[in-house]
Amino acid sequence: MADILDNLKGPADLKGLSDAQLTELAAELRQLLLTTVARTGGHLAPNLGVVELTLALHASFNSPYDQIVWDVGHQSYVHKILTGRLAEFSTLRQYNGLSGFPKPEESEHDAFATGHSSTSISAALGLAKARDLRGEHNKVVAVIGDGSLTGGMAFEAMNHLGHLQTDLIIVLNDNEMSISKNVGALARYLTRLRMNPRLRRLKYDLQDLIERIPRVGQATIRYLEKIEDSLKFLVIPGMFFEELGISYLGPINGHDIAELKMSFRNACQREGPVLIHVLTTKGKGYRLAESNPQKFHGTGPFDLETGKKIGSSGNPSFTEIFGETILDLAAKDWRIVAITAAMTDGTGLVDFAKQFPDRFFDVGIAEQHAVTMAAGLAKKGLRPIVAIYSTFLQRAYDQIIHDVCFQNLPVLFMLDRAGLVGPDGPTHHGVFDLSFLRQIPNLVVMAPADENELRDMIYTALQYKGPVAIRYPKCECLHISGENEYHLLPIGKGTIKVAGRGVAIVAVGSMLSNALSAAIRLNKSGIQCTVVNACFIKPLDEELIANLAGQHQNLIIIEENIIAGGFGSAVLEFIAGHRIKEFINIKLMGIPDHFVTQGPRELLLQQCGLDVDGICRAIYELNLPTVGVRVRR
Ligand SMILES: Cc1ncc(C[n+]2csc(CCOP(=O)(O)OP(=O)(O)O)c2C)c(N)n1
Repeated sequence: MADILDNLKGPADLKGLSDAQLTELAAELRQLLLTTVARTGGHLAPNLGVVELTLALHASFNSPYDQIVWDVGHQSYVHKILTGRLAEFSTLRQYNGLSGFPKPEESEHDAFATGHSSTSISAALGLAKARDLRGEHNKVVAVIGDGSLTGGMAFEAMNHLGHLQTDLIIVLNDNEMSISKNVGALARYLTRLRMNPRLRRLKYDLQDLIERIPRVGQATIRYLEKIEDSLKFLVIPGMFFEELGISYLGPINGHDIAELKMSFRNACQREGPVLIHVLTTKGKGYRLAESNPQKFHGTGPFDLETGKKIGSSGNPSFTEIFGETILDLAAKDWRIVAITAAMTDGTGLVDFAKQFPDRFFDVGIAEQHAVTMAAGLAKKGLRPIVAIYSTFLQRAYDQIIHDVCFQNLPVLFMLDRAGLVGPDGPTHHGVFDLSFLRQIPNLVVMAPADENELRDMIYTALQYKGPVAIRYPKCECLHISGENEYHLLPIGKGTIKVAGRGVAIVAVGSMLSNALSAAIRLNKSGIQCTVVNACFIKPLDEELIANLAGQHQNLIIIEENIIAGGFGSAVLEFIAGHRIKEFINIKLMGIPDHFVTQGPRELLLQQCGLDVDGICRAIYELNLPTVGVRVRR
C-alpha cells in the first residue's frame, strides 16, 4: 500500500506534508522503485540514493515554475513519479513508455533533456541568464553527481558561473561513486570535506572571531584578514568552490529531509551562485545495492531476493570478447595501455584494470581528456586503447581530429554500444560514429560481424601504424569457431560471404547476420544475392565495389548507423566519382533522419527496416528475375 503516494496530485502537495510524512513517503517510493526496476531494468542505485533529496527539492521549490536540471538524468525516476507520472511508471524504459531520462515532451517538470553527463550547470546557467534577461524571478537548480562533476563541461560552467555571479543553486549529490568508485583529485577533495564536517563550524568560528574583536584598527583587520586568507585554505571546507565565486554550503546529510529543506531555504536567501554539498548513499535502502552500487548502477531485470539478473544468455558479448582479447595481447606487449572515461565495467576493462593497474587509466567522465591523453601516450611509443561507448565519443570529436588523426598517431578507439542500444533510448544510441569518423583523414574504421573478426581486428589495429576505430554493438557476439590464432587482416578489404548474381547486399558489422539470413530466405524464393561483409568502412574496398558493379545491377547497403553520411554514402561517393553506371537500383538502408526512440533493440531494428523481413521487403520491391544461388562459407 502506497497511501501517501497514491493521494499525491502533484509536487505542490508535498508542501502540506510533515517531515515525518515525507519520510514515510520516502519508504513508499523506495518500494516502488525496487519492484518496478526489478521488472523493467534501469538505474536503480542512483535513484534509491536520491529519494529524500528529490522529496526535499520538490517540497522546497515550485516546479515547474522553479526549474530543476538533472545531470545525466538517470536519477530522475523519483522526480518523474512525483510530477504526475506515477501511473505510467510501470512503462519505464519500455517501447512507448516513460523515458529513463528527463524528457521535456513528457512533462513540463522536465526542464531540460539530458542523458550525457556534466551538462547540468551549463544548461542551468543558460536558463538562469535567460530568466534574468526576461525579468523573471524563478529559481534554477542543477543537480549534479560527484562523478559528473569530473567532466570538463562542469568545470567550464562553474568557471563562467563564478564570473557571472548569476543566482543559481547547484546541488552536488556526493555518493563517492561514479558508476564505479569515483576517481580524481576532486573526488579526493570531496572526501576530505565529507570526513571533516567539523571544519564547517571552524569556518564560521573563525569569521565570528574576527568580527567580534572590538574596535580593532584597520591595520589589525587587514592583518587578521591575511591570516584568515592563509588559514582558510587549510581549514575552510568548500574553499575550492568559494574561490571560484560559488558559495559553499555543507556537507549536508542527503537522507535527512529536514536538514535538506533547511539548506535549500538558506541557499534561496543568498545572492549569486550557491553549491550545496549533499552526502548520499548510492543504493540506499536495498541491501544488495548498498553493498554493490556498481552492479545496480544500471541493471537489466533482476530477482529482488537474490539480485541475480533475469534472462541473461550464454553467448559472450562483443564487450566480453574485447576484454579477453586485450588481456591476452597486453600480456605479450608492454606498450599496450587502456583508457576508459568512467566506464571500466561497461567497456569490459575490469580484468585489465586488475591485471595491469599501472597500464590502466580511468580518467573520470572526461572523454576529451581521454583521447588527447591517449595521443600523448602514443606519441611516446605506447599503444593506447581508448574504450568508449560510441555515443560518448561524440564528446571528443575535435580531439580525435586535432590531437590523434592529424598527427597520425596509433591510438585504437574501441567503440562499444555502436548502433541502437535499446531501452536507454535516443541520447544513448550510437548511430552517428560511422558518419563522423569516416570523414577524418588517416583514420581506419572497422566493424566486426562476429567474435573471430573482432579479435582479428584488434590484433590488426595494434600492428597498424596509425589511428584505428573499431565499432561493435550492444549484443551477443556471433560465435563462428573456437579458433585461437590471430590473423592480420588486409587493411581496407571486405569479403564475399555469399556469391550470387543480380543483387549485391553489402552489410556492415552487426548487419551481416541479418543480410545472410535474408539472402537464404530470398534464395528460397528464387532471388540470388551476393552478400558482402564490408569489414572496413574506411578505407573503402573500391575494387570490391567496382567488381560488384560488373555482375550486379542492384546494390543494397546496410548499416546500423544513420544513412546520412554513413558507409552507404561512402559507396555512393565512389560510384559517382568513378562514373560507375552498371547499378540500376541502389538502396541505402540504415537509421533514418530522426532520433530513434527507446525499446528492445530487435524491435527498433525492425522499425528501421533493418531486420530480416525489412531487408527482404526492400529486395522484393525490386521485382527481380529468379535463379539459383551458390553459397561459399
Ligand atoms: C558523457 C558521458 N559519459 C559517460 C556517461 C555514462 N554515465 C552515466 S551515469 C555515470 C556516472 C555518474 O556518476 P554521478 O554523477 O556521481 O551519479 P551517480 O550515478 O553516482 O548518482 C556515467 C559515467 C554519460 N552518461 N555521459
